[in-house]
Amino acid sequence: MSDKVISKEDIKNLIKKPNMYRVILLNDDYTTMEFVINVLMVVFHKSITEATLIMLDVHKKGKGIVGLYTYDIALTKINQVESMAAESGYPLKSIMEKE
Ligand code: TYC
Repeated sequence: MSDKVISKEDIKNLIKKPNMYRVILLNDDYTTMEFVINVLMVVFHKSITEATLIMLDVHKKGKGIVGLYTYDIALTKINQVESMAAESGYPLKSIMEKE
């Protein structure tokens, strides 16, 4: 059995809330509105109504928050957006920023 000493730091890391990251969707002039709505439904589990409202908000304002996730989940979603977009030849992009 390992006899490694558990430090205060180890305990702090075990009980602290994870850092959270906003995933932000960026507007562009080429991706179709329909495609963006579909991405929001498939990757971010939004309803069609919610997805449409988010897409229109991003279209008007240039960017918009899609959700708040832990680092790994946010990164996975950003990669899913990028690969779905690349597959269809669209430049759609999302980014993350620390809460
Ligand atoms: N601006 C795009 C259009 O007019 C639609 C769009 C909305 C693209 C949101 C990206 O994140 C986006 N077809």
